[in-house]
Amino acid sequence: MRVLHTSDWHLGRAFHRVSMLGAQADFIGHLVTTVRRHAVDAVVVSGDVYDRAVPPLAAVELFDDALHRLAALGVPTVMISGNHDSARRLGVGAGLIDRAGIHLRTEPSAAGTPVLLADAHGDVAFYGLPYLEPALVKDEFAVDRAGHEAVLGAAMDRVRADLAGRPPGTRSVVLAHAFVTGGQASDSERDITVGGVAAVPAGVFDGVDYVALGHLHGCQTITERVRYSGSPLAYSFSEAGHRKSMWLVDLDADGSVTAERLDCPVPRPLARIRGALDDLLADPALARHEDAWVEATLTDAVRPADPMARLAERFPHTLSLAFDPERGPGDPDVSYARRLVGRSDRQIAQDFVAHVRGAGPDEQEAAVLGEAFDAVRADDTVREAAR
Ligand SMILES: [Mn+2]
Repeated sequence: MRVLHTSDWHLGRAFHRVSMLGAQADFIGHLVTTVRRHAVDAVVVSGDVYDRAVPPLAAVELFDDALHRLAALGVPTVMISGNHDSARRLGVGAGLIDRAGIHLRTEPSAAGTPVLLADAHGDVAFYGLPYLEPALVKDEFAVDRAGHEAVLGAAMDRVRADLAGRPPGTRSVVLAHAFVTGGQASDSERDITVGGVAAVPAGVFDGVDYVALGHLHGCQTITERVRYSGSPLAYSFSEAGHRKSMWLVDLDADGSVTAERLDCPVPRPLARIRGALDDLLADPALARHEDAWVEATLTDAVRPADPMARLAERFPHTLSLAFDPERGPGDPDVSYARRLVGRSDRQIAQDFVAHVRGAGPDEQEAAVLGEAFDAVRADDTVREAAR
């Protein structure tokens, strides 16, 4: 059986100020094309369909479109909810779309009830474990300590118990949304640590043929049988080095696994550049990033004027700007409280300007600051008088 594994669509998520809906719609189109081109037998989506519990209408419409297109393909799909989804909202209508061959699993109590799909070699049992928030599901799984390992372990015990009752040779796939030990995180997953260790050892999944993971946004292989597809699009600059992909998994008659990595379309590359503004604007080696979404870190000792506007002339898709001035060796690093001792409000404000920009206010700016302080004082006088 040939399975296409994807996750973490995060429909409705923006990348900095850029809407990703167009890129997400393109990905859905790519998914449908891939299913056809590679004669996929089943699609699995391992959580974080949406970016948030109450997604924007356009994201809900895109999901609806994806469901229609998947159903029209006639290729069964199994999906679970992730930590970004509202399991209950996402689960509305699940019984109905089940009839169209799209099996949405959002109920922890159904962990041990598989979706059964068959090929020429017999049944493959797909167990959809939605994201399990330990504090919320510890009663369901009757565990004392509400940790990720405990609840996932208990859910997997149900999977193994169900599988043991099926005909010998029944193959199995588990969908889960979790942080598995050894996985590499990025900046766009929401932390799932709640008062303890978030990561679970891959061993909790022992006994099944393939584990289709979601949560981490980088495509990665934990073991041959335990993989993350990662998100189809980059959602943070920390993913600038990622290749966004899906796994095409062939499950043979004996349950052995071969996986091929299929790359997703890239709407626009990401680039992280760093240096003094004038250097970034002049360096010929940066020409290849002129069309990229750019995160720039300026190292100028003195903060330049209009840095965003100047950067945008060369890098029109600059989305993020940070300052990390290179300090001279003589720069003092005394505590803030000590630096304030004996300074007037006006001097402190001038020091602040010098601190954030690297150079204090010029005459005109000092005059503006002075006017501001005068205005505040005048305001205070009015308030005093009104008492
Ligand atoms: Mn995610």
